[in-house]
Amino acid sequence: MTPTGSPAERSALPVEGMLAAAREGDRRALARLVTMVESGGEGAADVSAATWGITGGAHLVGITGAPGAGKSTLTAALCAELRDRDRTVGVLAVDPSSPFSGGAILGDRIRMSAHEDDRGVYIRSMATRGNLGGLALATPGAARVLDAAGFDMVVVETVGVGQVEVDVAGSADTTVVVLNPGWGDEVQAAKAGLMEIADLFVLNKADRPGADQARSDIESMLSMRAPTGAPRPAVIPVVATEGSGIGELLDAIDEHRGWLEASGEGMRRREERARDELHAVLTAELRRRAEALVGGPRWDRALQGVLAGRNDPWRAALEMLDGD
Ligand SMILES: Nc1nc2c(ncn2[C@@H]2O[C@H](COP(=O)(O)OP(=O)(O)OP(=O)(O)O)[C@@H](O)[C@H]2O)c(=O)[nH]1
Ligand SMILES: [Mg+2]
Repeated sequence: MTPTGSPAERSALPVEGMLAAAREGDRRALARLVTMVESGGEGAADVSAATWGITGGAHLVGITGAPGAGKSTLTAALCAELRDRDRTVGVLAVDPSSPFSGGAILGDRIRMSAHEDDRGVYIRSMATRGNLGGLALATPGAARVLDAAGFDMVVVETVGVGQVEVDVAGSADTTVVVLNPGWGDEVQAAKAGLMEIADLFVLNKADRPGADQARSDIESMLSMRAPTGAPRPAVIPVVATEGSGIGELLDAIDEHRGWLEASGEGMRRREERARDELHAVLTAELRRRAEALVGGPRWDRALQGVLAGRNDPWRAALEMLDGD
């Protein structure tokens, strides 16, 4: 994935043209850029180079929660609310267990809500290509494409079940955790680490019995938390299927953004994301290069040495890495 050529040569790559087209509203160009990021390698590096530094305009919102909590319904309702306020939104639906279902359900909701032909909304499901590391690597790059394409808000919907998904969802400017009324919901959320990453809680399906109880359970759980310096997360009752509470949610997201900017926490989160991404790309690339050695001539020589007792696996591996 080593980028080649001078910066001037690289800026002549078709990626720049595609990005310009995407900014003009060309959906095919936008989709191709996201696919390049997903596919990794040199293409992803080119897209990264083209988008880094011209971004930062979009507010990045992570929406996570248990399977079936209503994340997609909520996201679709939030898109409608944003459009009512004349704001644009790009959505990445990330579902590691079933790469296409999240985006499909979300797509249906958007079609139902008449935003299908609306250029102010873009929905894209992220394929995992069978590898979670790839997903964690691709999501920030894809979010940056949508940011660079000019969307006011970028929403990443992730099912909050495993560490990788929680990490992906939690690396937003504002993280929204979706819970439902029902015994044990908060306990599950706590187990998955969702209580810690939440900037806001949505109590979705508030039309169901137990909503008031769930809300006070979440509030009391939050009151036991050690002070973090951040404002205490709001708990917002919502009925996503009816769109009720969505205006309050968007207001709370905007208010959180204001706090991020005023407190310097927004900048701190962006720096942490850059550091995490640098680390993730570095380790992924080192791993790829190491795997590429396996079976090659240098590997054969090292293995022969180990089998013949001239060397041991540890020393042989380190020598291979050192280019011996
Ligand atoms: N009663 C009620 N049902 C809701 C509400 N919001 C969503 N649902 C229903 O809950 C089910 C799951 O909704 P989704 O939006 O697909 O949930 P999700 O969290 O995106 O699901 P996954 O992506 O599969 O994890 C659907 O049948 C929705 O119609 C709500 O506010 N009230
Ligand atoms: Mg979904």
